[in-house]
Parts: sequence; structure tokens; C-alpha cells
Amino acid sequence: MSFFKKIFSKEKKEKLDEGLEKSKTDFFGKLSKAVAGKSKVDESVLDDLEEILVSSDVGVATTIKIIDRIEERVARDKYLGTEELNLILREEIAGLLSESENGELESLELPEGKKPYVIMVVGVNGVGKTTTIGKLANQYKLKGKKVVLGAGDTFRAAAVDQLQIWADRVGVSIVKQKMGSDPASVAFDTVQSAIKQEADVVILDTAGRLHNKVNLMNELSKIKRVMQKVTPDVPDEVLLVLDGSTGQNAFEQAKQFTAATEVTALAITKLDGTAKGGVVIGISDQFKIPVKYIGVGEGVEDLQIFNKYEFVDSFFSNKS
Ligand SMILES: Nc1nc2c(ncn2[C@@H]2O[C@H](COP(=O)(O)OP(=O)(O)OP(=O)(O)O)[C@@H](O)[C@H]2O)c(=O)[nH]1
Ligand SMILES: [Mg+2]
Repeated sequence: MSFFKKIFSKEKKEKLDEGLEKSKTDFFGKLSKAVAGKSKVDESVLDDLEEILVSSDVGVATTIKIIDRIEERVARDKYLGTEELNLILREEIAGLLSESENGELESLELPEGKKPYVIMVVGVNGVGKTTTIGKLANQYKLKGKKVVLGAGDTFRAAAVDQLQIWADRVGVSIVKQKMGSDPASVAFDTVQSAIKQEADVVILDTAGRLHNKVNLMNELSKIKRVMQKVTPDVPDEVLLVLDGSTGQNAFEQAKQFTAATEVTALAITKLDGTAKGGVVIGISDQFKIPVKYIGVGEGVEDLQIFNKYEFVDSFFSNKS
């Protein structure tokens, strides 16, 4: 690993630690209350732990799996001290996530012969789609890739301007039409322009909408169909953005969207300043679609490529 890579990873880890601070304080506050005066992990500690995991937005199904694993371990090891609980949680959750079917992704790698690589970004209102697009464009740009943004949110007055601001900030080009125009037509123009410019990546913004299945399906499939008139097999990626600070709502949105349309990757935003960071553990356990990015702040550099192990390590690093 190069010197700079190490520095970058250290900064990334620090930012992640910082972003998860609230979730951790909340979780470990509850945990230390639950184990106060107890030296051993017993039935009642496990009961409390179960409640704490659920209330930390890990989700019921994943919590049950975690508790089962710890129960097995208690049975096997006979004696487990409460002071080891952090470590055990970290090990068991990391083990659990390594078994989930969504592989780790080399997130910014672009497949050979796919030019432009087209990413369509979807999700409900206000989850952080446009911001994530800006941050992602920046990361590709830093890798020397030519990026074109498509202002496919033609629904809201300020949406195009907001994407334009990001395009200017990051220094990438943007294709847009006036408010109210057909998003599929914007998608068409964007892909066409990207081909002409020999761009590497297209990132298409879409309007945030409530997850009304039928409308969503219709609109997203129309955008796809129209883009495919320019070049076949696009989009290469459908990135669903979820707001982590909404906890179980994010879970619900992931369920609805993945059922309604073909989502290939997830981004979970706003993990900074929330106590609901546990939702990432539940989502990466429960969905076959990989979490590719996490948002840990509003700044251009606050998008991280998600790594399960790093995340669990940050979440359960010594704090009690
Ligand atoms: N703290 C924090 N704020 C974020 C993050 N990502 C996005 N935001 C903020 O969330 C708000 C909404 O972000 P947008 O990017 O406009 O969300 P959107 O999904 O495009 O919203 P619509 O276009 O209205 O559907 C903005 O104020 C962003 O700065 C994050 O990771 N952390
Ligand atoms: Mg937007």
C-alpha cells in the first residue's frame, strides 16, 4: 500500500468514526446500562442486547441472527464476560455480514468496453440523490474520468439549478432542459452528448418521488427505454439512495424500490449526526443488493466506498 493510500484510508476511517459517533454513543450507552453490575453474559443480558439492537435500527431479522450467534457462543464458551461483549459483537456481526450474498464491490472500477458507463440514481424525496451525484462525480473526476451529469429531475423548480451548482463545483459537464420537460428526453440527450464527448461516466439524476409502485415503474422504465435508443444495455447501474437517518423507513424504501424496479446498488446517506447507523448493518445483511456508498456529511468529500468490515470495526471499536 502506498504512503498516500495509507493516509487517505486513515482519514477515511477517522471520518467514519466521527460520523458514527452518535450511533455509537447511543448504542454503548444502552449497552453499559444493560450490563451494569453484571460480569457474565447471561439470558437477561442477551434479552437486553436484543432490545438494544432492535432499537438501534439493526432490524428484527438481523438482530435475531446476531443473538442466535451469540447464544451459540455462550453455550460453547461456557463463560463470557460482559467486558468482552464489544469484541464478540464485532466478530459475530462481521462474520454474519461476510455470509450475506451481496459481494464486496470495487466501487469506482469501470468495466472494460463500457463507455459511457451509465448510472441512474433513484430514491424518494430529499434522501440525498443530488448531493450523492455531486460527490460521486467528484470521485470519478479525481480518478481522471470524464463525467457528464444529466438533470433528469425536471419536476422541482430548483432541482436543475442544484445539479448545475454541483457540476460547477466539481468541474464536470451537465446536460439539462427546462423544468417540466420529459425526464426520458433529458436522459436521451445526456447519453447522446456523453457519447459525442467520449465521456467515461454518465450520472443521471431523477425526481424524488413517493414509492407508488405503478408510477415509479412506468417512469423509470420509460427513462430506461428511451436511453436504450441511444445505446443498448443502459443503465449499467441503478443506484438507490436511502436516508440512513430515517432508520426503518430506509429499510422499507429499499424493500419497495427493489420490488418495483431493478436496483443494482445502494447508497445510504446522512449517517453523520444520526443515532440510527445500525440500519446499515441490517440493510447489508437483509438485501442481496450491495451497499456501495455511504454518506457521512454534506461536503464533496463525504461519500465513502462502503466496506462492511471497516464499518463494523468503526461501530464496535472500543467504547463503553
Ligand atoms: N448530513 C448529511 N447531509 C446530507 C448527506 N447527503 C445529503 N445531505 C443533505 O440532505 C439534503 C437533501 O439532499 P439532496 O441531495 O437535495 O436530496 P435529493 O434526494 O436530491 O432530494 P430531491 O431532489 O428533493 O428529491 C441536503 O441538504 C443535503 O446537503 C449526508 O451524507 N450527510
Ligand atoms: Mg435532487
